[in-house]
Amino acid sequence: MRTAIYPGSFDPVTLGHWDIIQRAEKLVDRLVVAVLHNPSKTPAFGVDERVSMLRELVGDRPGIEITSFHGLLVDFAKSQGAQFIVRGVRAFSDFEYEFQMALMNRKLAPELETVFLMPKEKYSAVSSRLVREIGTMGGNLSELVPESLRGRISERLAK
Ligand code: COD
Repeated sequence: MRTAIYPGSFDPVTLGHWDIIQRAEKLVDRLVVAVLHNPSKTPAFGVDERVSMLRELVGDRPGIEITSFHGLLVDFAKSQGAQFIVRGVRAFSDFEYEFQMALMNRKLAPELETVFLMPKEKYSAVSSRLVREIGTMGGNLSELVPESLRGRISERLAK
């Protein structure tokens, strides 16, 4: 079974993440979307909230699982029997960080392959950081987050 992990902060999930999830879903039998639980950081949305939003978005698609993980990504990927790590690249600016991470993960676990996917062009400027900034100031999130989650994300950020 071909299994891929799509790891991230998803703080919160955006239309860019959703684009990558749908592309990755077509490539493997099982896609595990994994939210990093990092107790040393204070995210805008708690880990349970981020998992729950992703679950709501994905619904009952049979090939996709949503979960959270602690610790090293490669350890989690191995525990899931994954062969691939999926990452999204929006622009050249993502490249250095993603390249560094992919090479480090390869050092740690040479059997895991990182696969990079590009979103639709219109999502290449979308980021969770911008969603948080615009949402906190009461701005319109319609081009940035999935419609089904827009109300929930806007309300939480505007608090
Ligand atoms: N279009 C396409 N892709 C996008 C978009 C968009 N609009 N927005 C984000 N993405 C991509 C990002 O480029 C990334 O590939 C992925 O979606 C997730 O993005 P984020 O921002 O939600 O998540 P990150 O980048 O903060 O996630 C970092 C990890 C949690 C994966 C990383 O910190 C990690 O693996 N931590 C575990 C500890 C570990 O193993 N460390 C060693 C790593 S070498």
